[in-house]
Amino acid sequence: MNIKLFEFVKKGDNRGNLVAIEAGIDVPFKIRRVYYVWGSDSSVTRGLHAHRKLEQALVCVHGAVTIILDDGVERKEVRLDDPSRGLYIGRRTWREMKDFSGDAILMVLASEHYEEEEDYIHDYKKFLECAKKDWKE
Ligand code: T46
Repeated sequence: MNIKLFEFVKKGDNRGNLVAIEAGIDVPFKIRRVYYVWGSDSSVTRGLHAHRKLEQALVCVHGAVTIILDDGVERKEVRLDDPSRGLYIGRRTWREMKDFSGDAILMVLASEHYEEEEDYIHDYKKFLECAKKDWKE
């Protein structure tokens, strides 16, 4: 599965902590977009799609959230609950975000600008078909 967990370097001192994320160094892509999600509670599931070419790194900068990952063959679950940890999600990976703590803020660094129509696959059946055909569409 094309995912990876990162431990970012924590620059802590007696004033608190700081994490710096640099494109091409701490995440393996150029960052073209940053967005963040908050105000979701434990009853909500978000995501439920895959991307054809988008690469992303997810950092839960406050609170906690569970990420389900699926490449059409296996499914994994990662709990993000530490702002110094990042989850890289490569292209062609189905993702779901669930079990948000009420105070969760999920920050996402993305390799591309927003392309709703072309890059998203919202239909899980279609995703499985693409994965089965090794993405030869
Ligand atoms: C992903 C997971 C982790 C924009 O206008 N610009 C943007 O860059 C994004 C990401 C979204 N939007 C609009 C589109 C919808 O009207 O914001 C609304 C909510 O987006 P969406 O339903 O896609 O949100 P999530 O949380 O289900 O998924 C998002 C990302 O779309 C997706 O790429 O991997 O977070």
